[in-house]
Amino acid sequence: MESKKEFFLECYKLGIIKFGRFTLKSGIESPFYVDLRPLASEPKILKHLANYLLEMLPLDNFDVICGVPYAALPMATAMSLESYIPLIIKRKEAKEYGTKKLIEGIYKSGQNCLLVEDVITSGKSLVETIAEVESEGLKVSDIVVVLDREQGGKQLLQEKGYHVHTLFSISEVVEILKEVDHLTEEEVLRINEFIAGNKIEFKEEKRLSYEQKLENCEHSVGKKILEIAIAKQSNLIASADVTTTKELLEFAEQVGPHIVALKTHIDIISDFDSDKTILPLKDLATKHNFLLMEDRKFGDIGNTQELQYRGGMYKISHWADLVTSHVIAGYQSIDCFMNSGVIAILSMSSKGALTDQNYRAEALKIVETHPNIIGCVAQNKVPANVLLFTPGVNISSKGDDKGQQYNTPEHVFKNLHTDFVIVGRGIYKAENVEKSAKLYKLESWNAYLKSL
Ligand code: S5P
Repeated sequence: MESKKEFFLECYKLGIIKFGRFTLKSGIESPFYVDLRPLASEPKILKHLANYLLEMLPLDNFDVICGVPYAALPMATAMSLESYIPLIIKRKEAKEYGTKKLIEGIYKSGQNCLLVEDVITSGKSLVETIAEVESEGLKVSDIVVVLDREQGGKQLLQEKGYHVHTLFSISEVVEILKEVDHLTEEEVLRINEFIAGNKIEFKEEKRLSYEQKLENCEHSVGKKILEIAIAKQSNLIASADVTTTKELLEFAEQVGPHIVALKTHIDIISDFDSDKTILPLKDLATKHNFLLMEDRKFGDIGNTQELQYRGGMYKISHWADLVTSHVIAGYQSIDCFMNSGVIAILSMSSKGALTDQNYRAEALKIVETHPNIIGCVAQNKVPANVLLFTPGVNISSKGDDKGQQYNTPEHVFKNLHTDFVIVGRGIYKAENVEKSAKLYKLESWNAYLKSL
């Protein structure tokens, strides 16, 4: 292969760096613009590039190789072909349907994954990609980058303990271009000044703690659930999907000390009786300091919902601290829930749910503005000021045969910044219900602490 300098000049001919005045996404004016995508259009150059990158790396360390989408995908593919290290593909967004997989290809949890990136600036896309790759159980120790814009990203990742290997840095290529008279002294000076003065500090989005959320929370029931979480060091909601009063009360007694709320589907209780079911349940809620959350998932016009909420045989408004409701009927349909905090359903955990991005964005507007709503049920990240409740949590199962899909507590706290997990079968189907509640409480609390 030619020298690194000659190789760079070959690449440069493809127009990968332009000099002038460019306004970047951040609004800053930059004297250069980098786009390495043309490299993939020259197979010989791409192949050489792959080999230059591979030469810098301790190749025995890696089980799989993955490019940061999209620009680095051909680079990672070429490196895989040259080294026989198997390739995996990370999606930019998890599929909304089907397998919901974030990473495609064959890999096992615990394997070490080499990450490939075309250009590193602030390090933001790498930090996000690393989190996603690690959430699939893979380990990341090394990152290889074609060009470092020298704006802080490399240092950030090194401080986090990753080995960052870069083939070229912007000051190095500016030096090469000066040597071959592509840039004047003056231009070089201007570029170097820009580099020196433009470290882009990338602030990682931090989740808020329960204490911080409590300060911002206006609804009394929202406050209450946060206070209980802090007092009991628990963020666990147990879903009591049992069908008799006896089972319900026994379950509440066993899990009560470990939960912030007990979630009911009161209409599946076959022997429901206001005195025999609700009164003792309320006593247990007081005794063990948890809230009652009726998972009614209202979804009608306001007038009908009001009748369903206040009347019928269940009289939900008399006893439920929290109710779940769709917001499909619009903002005003939520006005009727005056006695309970509302948890709005933004997206559902089951395969093929129709709660797509568009729906969620519209629903979120209602969540953020309706005074009766304290938070939402979702499988996605929501703004930090909204309380997020996530069902579809199970430590030992990936799903059921009716479309339910599960994530682990670790996954939802780390990736979604969830506030409360909702666990049904993981607890009520366990051989030892209380032991299982304790386990979910501990795992979820630790996952929360880790996500801070
Ligand atoms: O999207 C959702 C919303 C809810 S509230 N997915 C869900 O599974 N739920 C509820 O959470 C569901 O109705 C059930 O009561 C519980 C999950 O139970 P599991 O046995 O699958 O953990």
